[in-house]
Order: sequence, then C-alpha cells, then structure tokens
Amino acid sequence: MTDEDFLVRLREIVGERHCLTEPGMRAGHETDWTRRFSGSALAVVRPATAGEVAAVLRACSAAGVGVVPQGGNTGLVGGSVPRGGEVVLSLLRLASVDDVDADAGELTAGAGATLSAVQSAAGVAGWEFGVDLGARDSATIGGMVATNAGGVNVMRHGPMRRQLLGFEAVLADGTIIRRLPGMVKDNTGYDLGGLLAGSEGTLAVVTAVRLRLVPALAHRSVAVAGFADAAGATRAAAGLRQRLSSVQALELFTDAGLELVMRHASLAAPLAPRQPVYLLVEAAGTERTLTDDLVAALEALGLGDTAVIADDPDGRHRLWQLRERHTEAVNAEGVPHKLDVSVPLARYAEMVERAPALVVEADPAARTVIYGHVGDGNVHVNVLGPAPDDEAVDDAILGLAVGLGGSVSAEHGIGVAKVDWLLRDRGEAAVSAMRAIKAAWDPAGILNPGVLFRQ
Ligand code: FAD
Ligand code: 2HG
Ligand code: ZN
Repeated sequence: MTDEDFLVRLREIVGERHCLTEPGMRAGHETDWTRRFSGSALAVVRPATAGEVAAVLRACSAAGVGVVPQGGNTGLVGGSVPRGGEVVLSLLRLASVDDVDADAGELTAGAGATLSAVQSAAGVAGWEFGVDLGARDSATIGGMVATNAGGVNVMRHGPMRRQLLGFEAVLADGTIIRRLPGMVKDNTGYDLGGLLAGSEGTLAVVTAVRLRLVPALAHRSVAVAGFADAAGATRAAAGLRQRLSSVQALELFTDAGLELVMRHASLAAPLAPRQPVYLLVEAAGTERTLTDDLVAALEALGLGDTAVIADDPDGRHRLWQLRERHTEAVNAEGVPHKLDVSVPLARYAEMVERAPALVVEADPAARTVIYGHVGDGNVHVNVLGPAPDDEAVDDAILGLAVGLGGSVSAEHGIGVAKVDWLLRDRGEAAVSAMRAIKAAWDPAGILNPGVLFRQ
C-alpha cells in the first residue's frame, strides 16, 4: 500500500477534517512541551470513538506504520511526539466525562478528558479526584494513566494506577478490551488496567477509564517555611507527616527556583529574609481545627515564628503558585533537561545537595533548578544549558539517583529520554519480562516504537 492509499484509508475512518497532513496543522503535535524532543509525523489523526481508534489501529497494523498515542502533549520524557514517520493518534476528541455515581464516588472519563474536566465533574457530585498536577488544564486522563502520573497528592491518594477501577483500551490489532464500569473488588485474573498504567502507549491505546473519587474535604491550609538547607526541610517534612494525618502535600523548592518564578510570574517572596530552601505543606480535612493543628505542628518543630500560613482560597493559591509555576518558569529560560528521580527519604537531602555540583562537573556552563515532592522522595532536577541531545548531565544525575538506591523515573516515565537507563535501573530480568509482555500485546511493535525500549 502506498502512503497515499494509506492516508485515504485514514481519512475514510476519521473524516477529512480529522486527518492532518499539512505541516502547519501537524506542528503542535510534533514537538513536546519542553521543546527538547520532536519529529515529523506521516499524519495526525483524531478519532472520535473507540471504534474509530480500533479502525485506525487495524489500518496501521496492516500497513506496518508506527503509532504514537497522544493526549495533551504535556509529557516530559518525549514519549508523546513522533520519532519520524509515525501516525500521531490524538485522543483529544474522546473527551466525555459521564456516568458519575455520586453514591459510590466514581465516574467514567474518556481518554481525552482533561484532568480539570474530571476535577470539576467530581466537585459537582460532591467528591474530589485524588490526583492533581500543574498541567491540569491540558493533561488528559488517558495520558495520565499511560504515564501513571503522580502530582502533589500522591502521599495521600497514590498515583493514577491507584484511582483506576475499570478501563477500555484498544490493542495494536484493533481488538477492544473493556471492563467498564469496573468494580472496587475484582479478582478475575490479571490486572490488565493496572498494567496499562505506566505503559506509556506501548501496550494499548486507552480510550476510557472508570475512576474512583475521594471525599471532598471542607478545610484546607497551606504553609511555607524556610530552611538553611535541604536536610532541615526534609526533617521538618518527616515531622509534619508524623504529627498530622491531614497532610496531603509536602513540596520542596530552593531560592534559585523561587527567584526564577518570582521574575517570570511577577510574584512576591513568601518570607523575609529569603531562605536557601523552602518547604510547602498542605493539610486538608474535615476538622474545623485544621489550621490550628497545622500551626501547633509547625510550632512543635520550631517553625511557628517563621512560617507563613494561608487558609483562604486566594492566600493558598498565592503560596501554591510559588511551587507550581517552576515548570513554566524554567521553560521560559531555555530547553531543559528534566530529570525526575526518586530516592529513599533518608537520601533526599543528599540528592538535592549533591546534584548541582555533579551537573557543573558534567557541564561547567549548565544551571540547575531543583524542586520536588519531598513527601514521596521525588526530586525534579532541571538543567538548563546542555544541547538537547547531550546526555552527560542526564547520566550524572540518573547515576546519582541509582547510586542512592533510587529510581530513574519517579512519575514522568521513561519515554525516549531514559530508554538506556531502564536496563541500568531495573536490570536484565525485569526488562526481559517487560519485553515479553510487549511482544505478546504488540507483536509487530507498532505502538510507540522507541519508547521504553530501543527498537
Ligand atoms: P501526553 O503527553 O500526550 O502523553 C504522555 C504519554 O502517554 C506518551 O507516551 C503517550 O504516547 C501516552 N499516551 C497518551 N495518551 C494515551 C492513551 N490514551 N493511551 C495510551 N497511551 C497514551 N506529571 C506528573 O506525574 N506529576 C506532576 O506533578 C506533573 N506536573 C506537570 C506540570 C506541568 C506544567 C507539565 C507541563 C507537565 C507535568 N507533568 C506532571 C507531566 C504530564 O502532565 C503528565 O505526564 C501527564 O500524565 C501527561 O498527560 P498528557 O495527556 O499530556 O499525555
Ligand atoms: C512538577 O512537579 C512536575 O511540577 C513537573 O512534575 C516537574 O518541571 C518539572 O521538572
Ligand atoms: Zn512532579
């Protein structure tokens, strides 16, 4: 089949308007959010139903053309954009959010529904969704399942995998597997939905999921405290977690990152005088005494006089902006190398303290900006300066994380950015087991070729 015959077939399936071949129309789907990764696609197709997804996959299988599933294209490891010549399968038109069960606290979302659409639907039903992250207005539920996204509330509610009650997905040959709406208890063989969480588009295309919701908590407080070093912030994070069952986010950032965010977003410093390291804590609960309890915990840790606290929506938002806007502030400075790692909590401060020196050793001109979810042992090392394909700093930082007993990917995935590190982190036996699963689900290797494994 010629490329032109193949494109005719795709147009028959999704309609002329939803098969994009013009370079200008494809462009937004061909470069990732960081601008570090890009490639050209044969076409971008935008199916509207699981049936159309199945037909597109059947056509791609028959033609032997690779498929790159894409949601909001906010992924940070290059897995959502083509390497060259694939079909980008955009799931954005599968954006329904329905079948909300307000008694059970569950809803069904199409793969293309944004996180904020799911959060709103949950709120209307008197519930909340347990996962939250800064890209909420663009990141899709399908992409979040595929990356097993984490975010700021993992310490309380877990990552995406923990929210999954059921799923609908399409295999490479066009077969649809459906377990919707899904049940809380369901011991019927392998957990196929769980396997899709973190599969990064390499096993199947997720078209819909059933999600569990969590209780909406009426009271919420946010505090920011300053520290002389990461060790102090890490100790305080552990102390807060031990004292307060209402803690649901513990975030760390440094003064270098704060400086960048303040400049980029025109925000004021939270504390005077400024401090080298900051800890943001959010508590949420049903008790009216929530803020008093947080103040008491901060006082017990010797932070009562220096921390700033807000329990009104505007004040909380202002404090959260200081942490949440790091990603866009870094992007405004250049094309970052994003090194999302986790380490045991006991090594967290060491990771934060040692990373900048290692970066400079690998690339003397590079700048490092560090922040992360300290409650989960997750550090985001962002490096500005090295060329996109220069992996010296990546190797230095990922090597440090592994050396400290950590993981080379905490929540963003492997994508194409860390393919060589998967083997070094997980070892031959685990990667062979993963390859066996890949071969069983996608024998021709058309789903997201080059992601997770080298071809
Ligand atoms: P995409 O970027 O489109 O795709 C990501 C991967 O999933 C790709 O491999 C793609 O092929 C695959 N995929 C997409 N949709 C499907 C589907 N339907 N079926 C099968 N495979 C699919 N991540 C976190 O974990 N925590 C954070 O706190 C966080 N904060 C962020 C803040 C900002 C400002 C930004 C830009 C990103 C952030 N991210 C975070 C990263 C990103 O938002 C997540 O990885 C998110 O899950 C990606 O969703 P997406 O819809 O954009 O997926
Ligand atoms: C966050 O926690 C996201 O803000 C993005 O995971 C991390 O910008 C990053 O490196
Ligand atoms: Zn993060």
